[in-house]
Amino acid sequence: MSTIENKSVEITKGINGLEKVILRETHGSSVEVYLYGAHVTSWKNEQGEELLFVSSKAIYKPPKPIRGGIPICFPQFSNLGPLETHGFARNRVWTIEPDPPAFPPNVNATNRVFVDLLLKPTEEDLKIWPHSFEYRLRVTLGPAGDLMLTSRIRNTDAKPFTFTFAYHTYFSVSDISEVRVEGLETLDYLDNLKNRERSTEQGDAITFESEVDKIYLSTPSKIAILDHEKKRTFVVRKDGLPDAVVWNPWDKKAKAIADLGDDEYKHMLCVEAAAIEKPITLKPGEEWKGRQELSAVPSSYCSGQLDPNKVLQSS
Ligand code: TA6
Repeated sequence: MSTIENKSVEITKGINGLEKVILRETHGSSVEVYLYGAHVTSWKNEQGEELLFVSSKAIYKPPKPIRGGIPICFPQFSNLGPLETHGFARNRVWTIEPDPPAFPPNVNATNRVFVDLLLKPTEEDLKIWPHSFEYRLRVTLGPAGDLMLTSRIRNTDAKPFTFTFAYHTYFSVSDISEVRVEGLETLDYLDNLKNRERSTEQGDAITFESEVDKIYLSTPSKIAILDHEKKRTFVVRKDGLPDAVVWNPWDKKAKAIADLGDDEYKHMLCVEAAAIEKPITLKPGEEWKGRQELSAVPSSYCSGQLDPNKVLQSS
């Protein structure tokens, strides 16, 4: 954990007394992560504006996962296996790891604020998923307010295991009808609304006028989410995570989700860096790394215009 002395990392109690860690960057941006689920529930820019969506009906009480923010889907995405939906990592209590094994130098850069979290299976977990692992998550807030999540999952068992994975990020958007996603056009996807039938995306950017639940396959390492009304573009950069899920429940599904307000679907969009189509297999002793980096840039960044190509081409 970096720089506790100057209050850039604070461990405190959140809703219902659940422990959370607040990361603060000197220019004013911040991140909050609950140890329950290693769940990022807040990411604010230098102006203090919230960039993630969390439902006003979110339940901060185990075993219910928190609706919004960034749930971690591990070791199973959705219902693609025998476990509860999206696996169990999002509803276990993680611990803070003061001194994790070294990261490569580019990840462990100085003047970044970060916290390291650790999940190991309990005896009960081993009954439902009989594989020993160590899952290390570093949550980092960069100097420009970027939010990085780096997962390292190690097989500490005597036999191989296989998993699927997603950072189920809920972005806060002004109005879903005004949002478009760039970087996924012309790609193949599995449509969760049609028994995961495989199709190819046609046309330009992805826009939203009804329920969407698609797993885009072999996606580029950068995806942009353009919010016209907010004049804001989110950029998702990812590594080790070939797929990208795009989800909005729209009105009917939203009404059926108890911990989501009826109209809240208008203000959220999930774009999820994931490894789903080709599950990851780890042999004993092997480690997998999956990284997601989020930044939010004003549209003026692109000369006053929302020009996704410029966003996607920039480094
Ligand atoms: O990632 C999309 C998805 O798998 C959808 O099918 C949808 O149901 C959503 O996740 C939310 O799942 P949850 O278990 O959090 O209600």
